[in-house]
Amino acid sequence: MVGNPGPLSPVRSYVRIMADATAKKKVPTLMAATLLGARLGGSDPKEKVKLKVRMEKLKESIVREATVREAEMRDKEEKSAIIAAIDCLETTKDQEEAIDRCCDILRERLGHLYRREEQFKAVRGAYDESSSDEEIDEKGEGEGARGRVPGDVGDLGYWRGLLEREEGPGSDGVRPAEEPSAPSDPLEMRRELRNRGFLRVRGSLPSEKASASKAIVCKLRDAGWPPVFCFLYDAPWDLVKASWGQAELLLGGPCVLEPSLAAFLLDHRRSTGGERYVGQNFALPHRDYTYSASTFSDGEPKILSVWVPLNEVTTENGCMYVVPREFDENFDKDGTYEHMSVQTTGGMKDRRFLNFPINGAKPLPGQPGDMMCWFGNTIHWGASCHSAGAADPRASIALVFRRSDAVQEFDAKACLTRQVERRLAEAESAEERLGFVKDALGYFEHWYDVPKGLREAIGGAGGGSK
Ligand SMILES: O=C(O)CCC(=O)C(=O)O
Repeated sequence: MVGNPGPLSPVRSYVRIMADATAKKKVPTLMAATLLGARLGGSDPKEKVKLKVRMEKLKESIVREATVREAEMRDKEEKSAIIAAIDCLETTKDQEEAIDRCCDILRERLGHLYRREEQFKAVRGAYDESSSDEEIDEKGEGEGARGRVPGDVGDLGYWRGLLEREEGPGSDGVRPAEEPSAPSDPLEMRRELRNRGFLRVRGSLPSEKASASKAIVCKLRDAGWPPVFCFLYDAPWDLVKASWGQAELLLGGPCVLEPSLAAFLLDHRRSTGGERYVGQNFALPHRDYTYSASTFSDGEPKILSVWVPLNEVTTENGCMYVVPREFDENFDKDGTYEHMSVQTTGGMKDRRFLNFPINGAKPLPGQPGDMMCWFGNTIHWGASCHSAGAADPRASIALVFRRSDAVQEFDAKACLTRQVERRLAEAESAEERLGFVKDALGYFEHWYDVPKGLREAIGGAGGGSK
């Protein structure tokens, strides 16, 4: 006989409740499926029972998947903090320094756990209050839903008066053509980055180096090499160096560079042909990291994703899109399934469901010399090149900087320091740079297929610099 599994541990029950909450949020989709099915099935009671069973099954599968994903994410974060703490105790020579640093790591982690505990209480409250998963919002159209209208819709005088009312400048709805650029004062820039989750800093990098890098990726393409090989040359490293300074300003301290260097040169013909080529855009909305992995427990960013256009990038040739923090209700809710699963393939055939409001998405066009950056947990994606932009498709490089004093992830030892960057900049031979290029190719293999010939030519992606 199978025994009673007994009460769940606090962590497991937490995960289960969050998973149930996830399923509950997905109920509108399930309801739609049910209503559609009910319409197709007419009033046949047997069909109705079948649909109910199907809906229950769907819900169960959502709960199961959410439970596993959330538990996985939690384990990964715990493992990372524990390894960093042990590593610090084992490798720091001075005992007092080791204890201090270790306490910092644990305090940092605890800060995030306390924050999540608060969020969890709110979710549980909302979950307990609702009586049924299948409940539909009873407030339909009408005054309850729309609120009170500010005037009498049938009164022409009201509408005339509306136009005659004196308004301030700009009330004609015409917007300035150019968006205001980011503030140039570093403190203001940091404030804007923190408030919006992203920042575009115009003209902060040497534009001639960006244009030279564009010429390099095009020459590489003509010779059959993917754009990431541009890191064998000087101009992209000059951009790395200049971005490094900006990142340190924005993150407020010395930084290291993650080894996941990326370079892009889109190709409209290849992508419309369904090819997955090295250097293509990363088109699916994603966060690179969770909120806890991206920020200190006071909310300041410890990771900065940096994206550098090498030519003019537009909404036609494949610019980046971000979801500003103000639109992203899960920005800091890294205890929820939707946090990392920003888009999911649902139970209804191959339909994709977005777990963020697409209406808030913001394109980031720009010029060579600009720098775009965002939090590690800001939702973003690279648009595809449209036919209208095919003659000059987007070229770019992408980098991830991390504050040196941030809790390290497993592969942090592979991060580049300023000393390594200087050594690379002065390197006489291509060998060491080639190591980084090979590693970089390996980091993104899930986005594209590394052709066999290329893999053989460089002796295997991912076996580079270490
Ligand atoms: O450039 C792109 O298409 C995607 C870039 C990206 O996702 C990243 O830098 O994290």
